[in-house]
Amino acid sequence: MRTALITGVTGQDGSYLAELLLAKGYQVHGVVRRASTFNRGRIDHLRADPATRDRFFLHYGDLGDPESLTSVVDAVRPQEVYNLAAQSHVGISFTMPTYTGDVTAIGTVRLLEAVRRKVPEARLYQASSSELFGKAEETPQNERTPFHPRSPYAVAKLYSFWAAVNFREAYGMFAANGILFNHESPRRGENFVTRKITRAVAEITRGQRERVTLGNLEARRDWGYAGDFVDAMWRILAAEKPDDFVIGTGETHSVRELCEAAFAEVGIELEWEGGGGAEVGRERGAGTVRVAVDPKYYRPAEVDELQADAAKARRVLGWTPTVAFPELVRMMVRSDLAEVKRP
Ligand code: NAP
Ligand code: G4F
Repeated sequence: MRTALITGVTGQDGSYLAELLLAKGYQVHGVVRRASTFNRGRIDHLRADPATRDRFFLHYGDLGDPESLTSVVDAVRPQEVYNLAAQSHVGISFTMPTYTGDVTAIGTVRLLEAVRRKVPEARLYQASSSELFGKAEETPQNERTPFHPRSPYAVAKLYSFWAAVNFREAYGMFAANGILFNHESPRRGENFVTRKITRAVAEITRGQRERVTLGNLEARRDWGYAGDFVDAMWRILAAEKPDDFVIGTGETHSVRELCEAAFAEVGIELEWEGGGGAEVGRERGAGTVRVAVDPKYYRPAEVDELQADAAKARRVLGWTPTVAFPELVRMMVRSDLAEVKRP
């Protein structure tokens, strides 16, 4: 039985990855932070299911605390380590740049060091991000596209990217980066733009609110399905040699198109009116404002357009996405509709 350790197991990706590895017969250990309220809703089913609960273990630890990381790595002695933990919100990283750097950059080195000291033969996956491309010099972006980070989050992820490469080159460790483009799901945090919109669409449909207020409607992202992307993580660690891979669908859409697609799922067609911070999206026919813009959601520096060229992952790992944008939006709206009950 292979043994894997996942940091960030309570997050969107951590929960899907734990499911995938358990389904493959792994013993899975997750690192969880102490919180005053339980935040394990995404993994509770794995702890309850008789098919998985005897192979799924949680350990307290924190990327800010090197001793806890060293202890858990030493106790578990994993063959595979997936470093998914991070302060992962780009917008919030502008408000908390120092904290973001400590967790999302230095935290990675704390974990790399723990693995180097205790289980140097383990394979380590580092959750890198398409945010590294930032003000991208070319579209689509691949492994040779230069990096130009545009936020404290992206700067921290850049540090972690190179830390993983450095441990590979300096110590011969199997440390590999997945440069993942945006990936979403019904388990996405509610303050990322996809889920913010799909949740609002459900609440509007159920008569619980009137509109959603957003920031930049023009930003374009390559949005894929998280379930597909955790499969890429596993393939990256199963590869013959440690390497870095771009993972994304190859399709790009704007936040505006995302709004249109999500509202269309509940039969609402949007008509745009005005511009900039005064723009609104009205429901055709009724005239009710369903989308408003508030500049407070604008970021001090924006990433305008991301689109993946994942040819290397296709060629070397045999990875291809299975869920396209319309299906992803439908899945998320339907899930939120099922969760949001009529008052
Ligand atoms: P997420 O839902 O925000 O989950 C982040 C996880 O990190 C949570 O389990 C969180 O624990 C944990 N965490 C945060 N700070 C920690 C700390 N100091 N010590 C230990 N654990 C900590 O993120 P995600 O969407 O699953 O993304 C997973 C990783 O991939 C992140 O590193 C993210 O930056 C990166 N990434 C994500 C995407 C994407 O589109 N989703 C794309 C590229 C890269 P709590 O539950 O206790 O908060
Ligand atoms: O959903 P977002 O917050 O995701 P963002 O910034 O692209 O970051 C996500 O993907 C990265 C991979 O590229 C990950 F590394 C990172 O951890 C995270 O998972 O914002 C997407 C776009 C941005 O351009 C933002 O300015 O949507 C725009 N946006 C417009 N209105 C908004 C809003 N974003 C949020 N969160 N909230 C809004 O109201």
